[in-house]
Amino acid sequence: MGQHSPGPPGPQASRQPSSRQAALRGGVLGAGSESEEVGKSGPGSPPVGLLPCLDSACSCPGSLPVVPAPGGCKEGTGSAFTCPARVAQSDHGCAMRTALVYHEDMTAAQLLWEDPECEIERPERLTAALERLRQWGLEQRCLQLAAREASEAELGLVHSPEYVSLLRGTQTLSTRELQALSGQYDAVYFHPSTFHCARLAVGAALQLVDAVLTGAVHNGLALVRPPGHHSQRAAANGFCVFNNVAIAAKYAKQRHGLHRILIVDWDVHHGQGIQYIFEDDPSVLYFSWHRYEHGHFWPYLRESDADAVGQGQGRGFTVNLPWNQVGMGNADYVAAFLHVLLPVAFEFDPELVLISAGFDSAIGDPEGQMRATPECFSHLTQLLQVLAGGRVCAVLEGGYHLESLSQSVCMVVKALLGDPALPLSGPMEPHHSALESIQSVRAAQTPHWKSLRQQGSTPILNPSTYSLERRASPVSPGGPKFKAAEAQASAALSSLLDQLHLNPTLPVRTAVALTALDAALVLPADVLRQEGSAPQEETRAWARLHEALAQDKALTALGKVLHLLNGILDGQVSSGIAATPEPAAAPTLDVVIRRSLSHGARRLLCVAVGQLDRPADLADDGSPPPPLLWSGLWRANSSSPPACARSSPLTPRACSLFPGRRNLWLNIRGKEAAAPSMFQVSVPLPGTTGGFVSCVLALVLPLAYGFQPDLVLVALGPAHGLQAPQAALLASLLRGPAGGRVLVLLEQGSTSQLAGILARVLQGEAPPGLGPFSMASPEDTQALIYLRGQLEAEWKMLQVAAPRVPRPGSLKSARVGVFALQR
Ligand code: Q9C
Ligand code: ZN
Repeated sequence: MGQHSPGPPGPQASRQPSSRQAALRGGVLGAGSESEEVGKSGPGSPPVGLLPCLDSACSCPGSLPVVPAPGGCKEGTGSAFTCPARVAQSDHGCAMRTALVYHEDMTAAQLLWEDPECEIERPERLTAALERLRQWGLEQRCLQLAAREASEAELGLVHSPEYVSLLRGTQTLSTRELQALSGQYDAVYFHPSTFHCARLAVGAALQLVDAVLTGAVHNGLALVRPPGHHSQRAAANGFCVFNNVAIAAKYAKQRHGLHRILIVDWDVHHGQGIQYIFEDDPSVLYFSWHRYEHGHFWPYLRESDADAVGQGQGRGFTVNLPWNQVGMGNADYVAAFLHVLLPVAFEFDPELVLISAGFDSAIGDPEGQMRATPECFSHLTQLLQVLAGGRVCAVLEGGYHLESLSQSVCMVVKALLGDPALPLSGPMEPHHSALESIQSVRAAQTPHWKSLRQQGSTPILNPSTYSLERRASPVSPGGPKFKAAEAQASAALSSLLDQLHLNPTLPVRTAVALTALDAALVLPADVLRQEGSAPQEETRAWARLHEALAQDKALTALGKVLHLLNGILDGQVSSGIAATPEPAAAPTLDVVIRRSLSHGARRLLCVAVGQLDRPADLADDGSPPPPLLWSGLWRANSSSPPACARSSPLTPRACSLFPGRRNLWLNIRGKEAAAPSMFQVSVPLPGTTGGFVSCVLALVLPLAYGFQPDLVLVALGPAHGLQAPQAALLASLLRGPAGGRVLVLLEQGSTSQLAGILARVLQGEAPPGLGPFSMASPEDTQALIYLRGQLEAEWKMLQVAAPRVPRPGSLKSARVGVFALQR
């Protein structure tokens, strides 16, 4: 968020240029500053695992890890190697934004004896994921870095010297000795190569942090094993030896001078190791969701529940979201992000996001038994990319269903690369039990976070109430239910493969069709500057609907808008930006709505900001009027029908009714909150950063994800009042619900700066920061609470608490609150 935010005190890039600039100046990986002991193998020598820069065209000062530049980037060919620092600094448009850190040696460790609990943590986890990344052409699009081993000093950031020595000693143990030692820990196995692998796993995470914090790349993924998040200061646990992500967080603080780091642990197990390490540390916010089942799931810890919030100075900086049932899916995960993690994360304002990226929370995994499909992980990643200026480092943790794991890894990498996410599949309705969990954690965290208080008070709920919902019960391997779950998983996974086949990533993601702004506009090289217009007769036919569209300027703009819209609807372009002269804004929007609904969009979401009225003849249920009026128009006035009528796949009869076609109209304007129908919502533009974030997370995105639109229109109309960073955040987050199909309509009076920022976020770049968090006004909070009350019965993604259900017998309800929030 750094570069564009104004300069209040705080540690983002612009506010604290020192760490980042010093890093590049001194060669962050070479010359140390305050922390001589970390990252150095000895005085005067480069850090362990680093090579001198081999890029002959590069003037980088230090030794950066270098790799052959794979095909694609044809510039700077004087050397077979491209320094990541130079790749990032050059602006020839083929800089790689995403690092992939890996080392084949990490496949060496394996189980040498019988142990049903540990056998799932296998070398194939890495090879399968990598294979898929190659197959989908994703590995080639990343900056590939070979993992280095972490130094003992780096391991010492988290682990005791005795523990590190013990691990060093395992390299020469016999199988029997390894087995005996393994038995001293819970769910752990050692192999003679474990120490080497575990050091590479840590080193990979550190290299990724270096690559991101030096600006060599925007983000990245480290594919590692053994995983890390269960490991503790002096104990291996749950397949984990060294705590890769915890060490990376300490390293980012010490080596790069960061002050606020967010760790998002979406693995299905509780990363109790990370929790213990940062329990009392307010500089690291740890969020974890995990299968808990009221304490009946591994690792069976009381401190995994929602009421564990951290200790001392760190109170509120541990956020636990326990899942009390298996079967949680896409809606539950997205709801957890929108209603728990993201409000807190925006208030925390991290400088770096580390993901403990376990995929045992995905469909098909025998450990998690959850149902989130792989594309969900694209959405989760995208949602995190609006934080910390997009500086996101994902590090693999668990994930034991090889196909589910591999596809999910690909989805994360696609999101990191900026590709639009596939639309989420399945019903967008969180489970009752998930809502109970969300309610519990919000209740437990409300004392610590203004962002939760400003969304209305949440009644306190005993974390251990049992819902009456028909429970999805865990299944044991081999049984008939297990087979059914397997079948469901493989169906979901192969349907995703089909979708990817049908919707390959478009070569041109964003097109910009502007008129007045063109001259001053600087666009990223991969954004198409669209010159064309829709055929004149089509444009004229549509223009006849509104007097304001008759003028030349309006007509020209309409032609460009329609051309852009056609490109999006036909799937040639993913998203676009167009401008309209002021008096034509509302009429143009009206035409765009009709055109979209008559040309393939089944559900169209309009987010209209400012003085724009909803087309009067849309029905209350959002369905458009029959297109007879237009038919009459073009029949009467032009020699051939508009393209919409010619190319429409609909039969004439179906066309006259648009069955199932809907418009959800969300207007951000005025002073009143209102919802005359579930397809027509109006909310005032909040006056503070906190209020704006709440409006987007608690209202706009739940509606958008619940509606599952084919296309999102974002229209900035007269007196919209949005600041550029707000518009960018809105556009960026609205890419998610519609598979990246977003059309932004601007007024011609808008600045080219605004158009430029929007073009970049539609390409997948992080939006600029909003500036310091300021609490929502009471009026803005009231508006939100009112609308949630009006709409949550129909738009289930708005819910932040489980609806009350009548309880048979009073004993159960009498337990509510008895031991709430006691640790
Ligand atoms: N059936 C990671 O995912 N076994 N570790 C639990 C419950 C231990 C998981 C047994 C699972 C450890 C990184
Ligand atoms: Zn796990």
